[in-house]
Amino acid sequence: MLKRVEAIFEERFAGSPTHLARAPGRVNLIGEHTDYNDLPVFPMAIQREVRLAVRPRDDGRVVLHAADPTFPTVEFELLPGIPPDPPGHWGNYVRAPANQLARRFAAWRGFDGVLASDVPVAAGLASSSAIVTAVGLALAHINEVAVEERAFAELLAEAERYTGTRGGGMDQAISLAARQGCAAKVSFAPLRLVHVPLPADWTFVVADTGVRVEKSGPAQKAYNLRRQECEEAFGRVVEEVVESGLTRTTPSSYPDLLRLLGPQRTLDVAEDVLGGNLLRRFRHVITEATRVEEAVDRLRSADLTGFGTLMDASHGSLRTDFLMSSAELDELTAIAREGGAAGARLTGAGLGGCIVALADRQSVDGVLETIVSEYYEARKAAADLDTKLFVAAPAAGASFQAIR
Ligand code: NG1
Repeated sequence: MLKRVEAIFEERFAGSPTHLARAPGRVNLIGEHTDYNDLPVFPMAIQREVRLAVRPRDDGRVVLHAADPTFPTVEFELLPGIPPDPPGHWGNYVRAPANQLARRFAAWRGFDGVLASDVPVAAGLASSSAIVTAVGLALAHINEVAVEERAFAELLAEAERYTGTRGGGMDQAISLAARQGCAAKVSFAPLRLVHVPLPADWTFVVADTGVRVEKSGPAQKAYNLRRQECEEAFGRVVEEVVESGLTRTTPSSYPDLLRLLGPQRTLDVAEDVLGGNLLRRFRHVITEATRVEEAVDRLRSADLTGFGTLMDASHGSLRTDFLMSSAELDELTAIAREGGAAGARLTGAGLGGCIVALADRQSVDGVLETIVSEYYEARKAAADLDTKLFVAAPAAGASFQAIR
């Protein structure tokens, strides 16, 4: 991919790029829709990544070609308050970090660049955050903005909200700070990563339903609505906790509430004061946070069956309580389990995109074969299989380096 990016650069701009930024996509193993509630997640960075070859300019222009010609060239002036491209345009993921760095650090120096990515787009593998991270890293280096890694991950998460999705901070944190061979438990407010090596015998299979989840339009609306529902549910539960004198201090966040009451009492209060959708959303968030803690322990003790059971429970909760699954995600997870996976769940925001399934080395071929025959071949969608179905390799976080 690097050679291709360099060749395109030389064709488009006179001369060669000087630096390369790379930022990986990720697969979230467990902990969905918890990050924006400041509750932990457990993702790992994967071998699919964004590569961005750049050469700094002496002015404030950013000129970025995509290696994939279906994505139009992005061009703008690096100033605070960069006007957005139309909703859904990939250029917004380039403008997002640029806008943030211009506002916060008066970054003024742009670049000529070429970007290539093999992270499946709109598939729940954080392709957008990989772009935000690579561009943010390149601009920070070019403008000599030195920010500590965790603060920079938080800055990038804030930056991406420029696109209109009120996202959490999981994707930028793992893309920036992952360690090779490890998954990371990521906690928020303050951001913290605990790297946990993957047992040698474990494999995580990623399979794409083929249903795109464009984070503009309906998927963005559904996502932002979930976030709003979680905030509303939290507010009502806290009101009740305070009124009935259950705690001496007013819980200020989901983690605070869980610390003060514990999951069971928190759910008991919710059952009393919430109903319908708000109760379901709240129940998903609390039970998912508990599953993340348990999953980290299961991984540490190499308990594959236990981890798989938690993945299945996570999927069930996303389906029935959070209503973010889909017929294809349900079908594909069921096929993975039938093929011998210890557990399977949707990964990312849901409504389409990918599933992740856990298998040991002996069972993984069976899982892959069953998915190929029962999902892809059954749909006559078995072309380009390696872009849709792969074993995730736990990759290192983003980097920026001189090319020669
Ligand atoms: P995806 O759908 O993979 O982009 C989104 C959010 C995450 C997190 C998950 C759900 C962004 C950039 N990413 O991920 O922060 O909330 O959904 O767990 O908004």
